[in-house]
Amino acid sequence: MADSNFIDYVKILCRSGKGGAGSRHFYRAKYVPKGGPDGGDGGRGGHVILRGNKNMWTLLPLKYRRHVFAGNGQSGSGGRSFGKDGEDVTIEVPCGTVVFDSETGEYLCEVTADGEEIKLLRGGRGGLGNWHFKSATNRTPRYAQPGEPAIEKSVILELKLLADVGLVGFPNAGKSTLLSSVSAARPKIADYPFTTMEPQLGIVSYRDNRSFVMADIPGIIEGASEGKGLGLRFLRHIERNAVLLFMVPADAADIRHEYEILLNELTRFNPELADKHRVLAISKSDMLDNELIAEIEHELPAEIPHIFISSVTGQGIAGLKDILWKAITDDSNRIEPMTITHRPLDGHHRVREEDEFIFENEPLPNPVDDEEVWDDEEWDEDFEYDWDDDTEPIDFSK
Ligand SMILES: Nc1nc2c(ncn2[C@@H]2O[C@H](COP(=O)(O)OP(=O)(O)OP(=O)(O)O)[C@@H](O)[C@H]2O)c(=O)[nH]1
Ligand SMILES: [Mg+2]
Repeated sequence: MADSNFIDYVKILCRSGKGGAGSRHFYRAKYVPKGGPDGGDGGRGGHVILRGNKNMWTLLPLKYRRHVFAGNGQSGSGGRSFGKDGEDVTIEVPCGTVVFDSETGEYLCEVTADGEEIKLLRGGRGGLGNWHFKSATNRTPRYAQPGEPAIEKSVILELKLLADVGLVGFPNAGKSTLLSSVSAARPKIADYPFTTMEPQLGIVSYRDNRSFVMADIPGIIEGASEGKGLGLRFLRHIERNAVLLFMVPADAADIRHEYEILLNELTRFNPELADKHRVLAISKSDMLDNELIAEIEHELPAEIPHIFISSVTGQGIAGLKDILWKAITDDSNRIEPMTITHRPLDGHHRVREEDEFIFENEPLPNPVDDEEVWDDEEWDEDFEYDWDDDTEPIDFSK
């Protein structure tokens, strides 16, 4: 996958900014003997925010940006001056990005809509300055709050493509050929299994200026849900599709059996996939005559709609689009793609190379400046504030 532009899995280290410390400053000026505490509050640390961007279709930019650190809040200072807030960092991600905790594999959140913002890590709050703590009994609070610490988390971002229709089939079923015949996408097509190594999207135009998105996904084989073939890596892209188009070639020995194997792999990967609208297309039907079609018809599973198609002759393609459109716009199917449960990541099933990304242009971590925590410059340890001393200030102008 190293040469590929399509990246659907990245692991990054994120850190929010720590809050700035409150200041322990006391007001001191000529003729003002009891200036009192006036240390300001520290600034808030920066958040780490995820924002959906519909113009992105891969996590590639993050492959080269493995560390995402927000700015630290600055300390408060005298004169009740607030410290400056740390800078937020916004990570732009494609719609359909799901975030997992990389240590536990636990699902954290997902970004599905364009412009949707999710606060992944909250910046630490700034500490309160000492003027908040003055009271009748303690007029010289030599205490100010430190800022809240930063939160650091290593997360895995996974992209689950948001397509209306996902193509499901064994290798060589003619999935890429179909996508290239109904859309402007130009996937590689060849007469050997696993020609398609990464998912590809195409926009299919339909009548009256309507269109829908179709995703060509690498071929699935028996055992894919356990990691055989390329299956598992890409099965997740099927989770977000509204409709699944199963493709079984006309020359398959047992079309019904192949369909059942595919369905079984999907449901073993995520049982909720069984609830999705399904359509069965018998591809390469140009190889069949009417007699054979009639014969095959009997053997087909009755529970889902089917259609005989040929991407080469165009047979059944218009009818297929009608069926797909009907399924996509079916109200009972509307909310489905958004409400899928994301199962936690399972470390055993991960492909090792996925973690071995190239480290390039890695930004240096923010310097964590502990000196800033206490406002030492303003604070004179030896100086005793004597509030009961009533002596008049010396007038130097005389
Ligand atoms: N006769 C005929 N051949 C087809 C048709 N569609 C695809 N083929 C052939 O089937 C072979 C495989 O097609 P692909 O589109 O690459 O199959 P795929 O499902 O994308 O395969 P993978 O990417 O390996 O999973 C190619 O040699 C195509 O020319 C069709 O409608 N009729
Ligand atoms: Mg293909």
